[in-house]
Amino acid sequence: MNLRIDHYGEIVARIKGKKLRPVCGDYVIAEPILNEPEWLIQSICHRDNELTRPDSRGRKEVLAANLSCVVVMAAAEPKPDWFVVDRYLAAAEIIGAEGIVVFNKSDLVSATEKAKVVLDEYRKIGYSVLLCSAKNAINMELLSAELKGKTAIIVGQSGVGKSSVINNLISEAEQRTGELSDSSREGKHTTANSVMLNLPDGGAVIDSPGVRDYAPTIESAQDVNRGFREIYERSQQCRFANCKHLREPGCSVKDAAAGQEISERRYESYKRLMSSSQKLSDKFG
Ligand SMILES: Nc1nc2c(ncn2[C@@H]2O[C@H](COP(=O)(O)OP(=O)(O)OP(=O)(O)O)[C@@H](O)[C@H]2O)c(=O)[nH]1
Ligand SMILES: [Mg+2]
Ligand SMILES: [Zn+2]
Repeated sequence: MNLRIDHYGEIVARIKGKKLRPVCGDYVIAEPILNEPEWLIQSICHRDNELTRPDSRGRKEVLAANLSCVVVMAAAEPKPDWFVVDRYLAAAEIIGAEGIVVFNKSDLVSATEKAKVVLDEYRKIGYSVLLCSAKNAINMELLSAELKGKTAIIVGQSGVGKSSVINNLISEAEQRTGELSDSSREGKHTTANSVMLNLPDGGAVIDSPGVRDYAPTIESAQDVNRGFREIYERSQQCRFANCKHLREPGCSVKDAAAGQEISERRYESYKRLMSSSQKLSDKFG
């Protein structure tokens, strides 16, 4: 029998067994427990995709599942780490979710001006880029329209304002936010667990804990190649079909980066990620 009852209200549920690890975005099979208010999660349904990152011990941790959109947030402060942005965008490409770049704290004008060169690079290769300020409620309705109907996760460095933006998008949301450290101007890892909240116009958004250094588990050279859309596109013109765009002759990607048709900064990110994926595959064969 193939029974499927979709439950749209909120329930409190326990998880059956220790091995079952549902994450935000999962669909689960759950049953009410006789004479108890709680439900029991029996199993997790097939995941269309999952966004993963290594935990503190280097093991793969699933952040969320069944995503249609990954919002990669940077901000005027802490100082943007664009390599983090590139890695999340690559992860989004690989899992088949739409990547969007959101730059928060646009009220801090001079740092925002400085970031515009890089933000334009993302625009040029077809990403939606949105500047906003959770503090001054600037462009929140634009972001809201962008996320409508989607299952989105907001990711990015600690302290960029992920939780502040979510509190702004959803009036009932009460996500805790935290000041940056006075000395380093880094975030203090305020959000500890991912939380999924419904958006007022349909769809849902997941608040996630910020990271100091995110290294998605991109294990194969092919995946790294696919993760950078402008490089992937250009690779059709390389002499060798399996060109890794490192030292191969006739590499069109390398030429494009030298001629500034492809951003050199993005190409550097690509090479860094390629070399770490090669180390991974050397290690695990
Ligand atoms: N100036 C300015 N400050 C902001 C803005 N949005 C958030 N902040 C501040 O930035 C700090 C960090 O915000 P959070 O929302 O906690 O950041 P987060 O990304 O959720 O951080 P983690 O949970 O640690 O990953 C807080 O002090 C916020 O008040 C903004 O648009 N402008
Ligand atoms: Mg937070
Ligand atoms: Zn090449």
